[in-house]
Amino acid sequence: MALKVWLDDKLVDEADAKISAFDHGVLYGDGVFEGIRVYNGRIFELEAHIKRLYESAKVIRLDVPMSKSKLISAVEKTVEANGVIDGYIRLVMTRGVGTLGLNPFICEGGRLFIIADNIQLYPEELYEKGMKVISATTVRNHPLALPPQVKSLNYLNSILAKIEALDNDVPEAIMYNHEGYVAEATADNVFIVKNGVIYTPPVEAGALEGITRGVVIKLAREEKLEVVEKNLTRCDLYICDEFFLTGTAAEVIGIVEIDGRVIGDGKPGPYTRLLRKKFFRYAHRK
Ligand code: PXG
Repeated sequence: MALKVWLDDKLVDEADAKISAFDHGVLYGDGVFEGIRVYNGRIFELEAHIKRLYESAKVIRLDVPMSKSKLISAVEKTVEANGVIDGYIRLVMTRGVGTLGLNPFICEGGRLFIIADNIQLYPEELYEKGMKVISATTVRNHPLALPPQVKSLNYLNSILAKIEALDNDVPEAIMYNHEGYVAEATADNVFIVKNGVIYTPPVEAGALEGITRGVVIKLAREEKLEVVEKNLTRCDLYICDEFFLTGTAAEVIGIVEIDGRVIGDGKPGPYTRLLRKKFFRYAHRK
């Protein structure tokens, strides 16, 4: 069935959801986006995603053409029009049509589109057995060059690392910052467990402040587990007891091998399994 896509101020048929080749989102990756899940008909952490979109847009001097409440209602209408109960929303704002030059201020203004569809997930087996990753040689964007808080339409830094992962027959790569500390995976945040304490890199290390990361930290603390934000080295990953990633698409997924080093006993550990279960319950709550 053809989808209905929200374009600027209304729902249109998928075939009519088009933007110009002169849109600076296409020409320069000048724009911002959010990826959001729908579980049991509930849009997951919608307000947090909308807040992050507005913040991304503010940093790049892009005016969101509607209020937060109107935008929330547009997302809800798109989900409803497509009958999405468990799925995925992609909310995108581009700079709009401009000239063949960088100047963003002569663009016609931001364009907004919202897609609500099904999502391609990792197979269930990968959650049970855990995933292998590699360390990327591609260094994460310097946080003072491209602030990680901006979820921009230019993902080439992540894509270069993803290519390294796929060339090595693993689905994900861990990215390190310019100082060699762990930043994040290509589209997920990093967590490890060592001696009963959960560690995750601070966002200043060059990580996006993931919505899933925030929820998992909250759920862990509710369980009275200690969570510490701390710079992590490659070696910390090699010798940890447990390792997992969090993100909108992956949720909580255990990592069982990195660069040929097996983590723990080679299976997702008890903290990872507990947090995945708690996350599932939270996402599917009535
Ligand atoms: N780091 C980066 C660079 C990301 O792009 C995350 C961390 C996790 O953040 P959230 O808020 O999702 O917990 C992301 C999220 C996709 C896709 O289609 C990617 C993301 C989100 C949704 C879909 O690959 N990135």
